[in-house]
Amino acid sequence: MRIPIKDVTPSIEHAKIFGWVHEERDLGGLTFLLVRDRTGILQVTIPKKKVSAEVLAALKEVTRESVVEVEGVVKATEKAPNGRELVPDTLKIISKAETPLPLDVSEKVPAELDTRLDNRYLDLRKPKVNAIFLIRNSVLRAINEYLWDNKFTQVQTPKIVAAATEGGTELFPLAYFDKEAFLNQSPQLYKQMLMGAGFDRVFEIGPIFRAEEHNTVRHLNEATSIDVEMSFANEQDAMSVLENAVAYAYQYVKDHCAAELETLEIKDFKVPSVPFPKITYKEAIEISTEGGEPLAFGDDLSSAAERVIGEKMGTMYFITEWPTSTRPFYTMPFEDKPEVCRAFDMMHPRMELSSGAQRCHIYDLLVKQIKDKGLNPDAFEFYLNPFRYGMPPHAGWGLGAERLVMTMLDLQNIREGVLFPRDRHRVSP
Ligand code: AMO
Repeated sequence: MRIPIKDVTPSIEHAKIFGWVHEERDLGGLTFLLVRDRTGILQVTIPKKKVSAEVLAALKEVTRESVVEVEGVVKATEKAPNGRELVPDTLKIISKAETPLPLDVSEKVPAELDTRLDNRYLDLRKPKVNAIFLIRNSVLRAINEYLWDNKFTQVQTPKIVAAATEGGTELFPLAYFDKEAFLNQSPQLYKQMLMGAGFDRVFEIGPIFRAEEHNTVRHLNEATSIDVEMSFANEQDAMSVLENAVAYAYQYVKDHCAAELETLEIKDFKVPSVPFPKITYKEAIEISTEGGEPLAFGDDLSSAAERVIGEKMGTMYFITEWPTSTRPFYTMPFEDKPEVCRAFDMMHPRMELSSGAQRCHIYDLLVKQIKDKGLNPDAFEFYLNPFRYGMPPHAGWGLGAERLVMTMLDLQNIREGVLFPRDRHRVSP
């Protein structure tokens, strides 16, 4: 029976393992094969004079990254990683890797990110790269768990759509029979319609598509959005769910991913404490201006401004009370000061992770806001109808899964947290 490599300990006498040849070290009379599976690396020690002719023949043939089956005797030894080695009775090459390899999996020869992404299947074999995705898996599981536990219903909304949500310029058009269609840039309109459909609390974790022209370390053309919408709620309620979900994900990773954090050499993994501090947009632009990045009311925050404010805050925080002019039509303005609205951004000191708001649930005001943005309400009829027949007040947010993982693990480029990233220049692999 196959034994995962991490379970091969001196307490078992005999083991059969399957894995990839991570490294081969030939010392003349003695050869070490380091064999790797998803659970770890094991030293296979081959004293050439003491093993069978079949083992020697396989050893002669084997190349790095070949898949092998090794069966033999487990021995305790101080000299090998984790204090054990396997001396083979049999060594079989299951699938031989060609040479030379397009990429060094043992991480001794560093490669440019582009080369790594071109050969992603090999890159993903690296323990450090693999650890990112095990942690990403735990982050999404934790958020699922948190939202389920708090009575949110998980939904799937269409990705082929007829209308823009976040402003008309960043859509990928699609050939959809004889109709105009696009890839959805956000589940925004659908999650709101589900509030009108009586779902009360929904969440969705799914792809969003944005035809952003710029190539940055924090933008993708296909990203994963964690979307929440809740009824009979305002922006304060939405922020509370958001900060608690994020803190829960951090705690989950701390509790369940110690080995992966060690692989990534992250020693001081801190769970952010809730509640996150809140500053208004006005305060944010003051901090930015004082810090040498001057901003006026109505400006979007540049990434340089985000950095200045983030440095001052030093933790996760919210920016609230945004100028109404800077936010999409679906945002609820304050009644007594309509120039600002009930929108928020949740920020990591490095960058924005999430946007949200209390939504406008008042039909006439919503139609007006659509027109004010220069859009045609007729194009939004399917979305607007639920607002005519009983729409609860509601609020929600969208949280970028890749940015959450990127900042949690201090990755330099958002692409490192995506299996097969899509950007301005990359649609393959
Ligand atoms: P927004 O457009 O701010 O809001 O997106 C929400 C979050 O999604 C992530 N994100 C991206 N991540 C990587 N690459 C991209 N191109 C990209 N675009 C967005 C970010 C961002 O903070 N409908 C609203 C949400 C809402 O109000 O519920 C929306 O889409 O982390």
